[in-house]
Amino acid sequence: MNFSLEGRTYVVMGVANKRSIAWGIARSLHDAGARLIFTYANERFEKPVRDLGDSLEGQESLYYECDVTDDEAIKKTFAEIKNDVGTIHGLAHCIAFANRDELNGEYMNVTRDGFKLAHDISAYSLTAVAKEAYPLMTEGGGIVTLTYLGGEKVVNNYNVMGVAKASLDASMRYLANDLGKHGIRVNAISAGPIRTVSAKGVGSFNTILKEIEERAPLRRPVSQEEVGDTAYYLLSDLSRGVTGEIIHVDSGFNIIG
Ligand code: KAL
Repeated sequence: MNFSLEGRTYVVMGVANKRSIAWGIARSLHDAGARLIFTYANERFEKPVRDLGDSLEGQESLYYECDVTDDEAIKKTFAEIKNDVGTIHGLAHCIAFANRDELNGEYMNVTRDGFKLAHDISAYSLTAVAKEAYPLMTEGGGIVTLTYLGGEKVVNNYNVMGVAKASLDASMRYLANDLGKHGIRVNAISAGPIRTVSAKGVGSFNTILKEIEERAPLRRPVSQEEVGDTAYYLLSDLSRGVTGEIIHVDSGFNIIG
């Protein structure tokens, strides 16, 4: 069995900057020999994503704009990818959003619009993207998404994002069932807290990190690289019998009561 990703092409969605988990995933896939395609939400992210992608040695990355709230935009992106590269072997979905002012205080203060927005971008987008991406996975493939413990248990301030992650987790399982017959596996990584742009400006983030250092079995936070290597495992043939699974890359924190 060959676990190199040479000759394979993967789409990475959701790089914002060098701290992004998506960037950790891109580097692990690159190190394993994969060709990379990056998508970014709008022109604001184009330059940072291109600069990062172009810094990967020996990689001729491709870049596409893809606004996941727009079905036509998703269709267009994957039609362009099909036209430019043909077959892809997998995709990493690293996209989430909720209104900042609904990520603190009591969950029940969430508005109908805020609830819809968080679910649209953070949960529905996986299904919308999978639907357009799977026809390009003509040799089988893998889809990985990023989830968080706040979708399984109540985590203070995570609020509507927790509800959206629960929906994302369930979507991942239903997609795994739909796509298994095409040789496509769908899994999620539940990462421990990492200081990314998503965590920026969140008061409770330091408290959560401190709790990891004190109570998680490994007594330390996880890194983008560790999540990246698990994505490599899930997108390679190493995990060929695994689908519909959530793997916690969280120093073991989720097992502690
Ligand atoms: C309990 C934790 C502390 C943090 C609480 C909430 C975190 C929610 C994540 C959510 C995706 C963040 C946002 O949507 C931020 C957004 O309102 C403003 N930011 C932006 O618009 C920037 C510019 C763009 C690039 O960011 C996004 N996301 O679009 C959870 C911690 C411990 C773990 C985390 C951070 C989990 C997670 O889901 O990211």
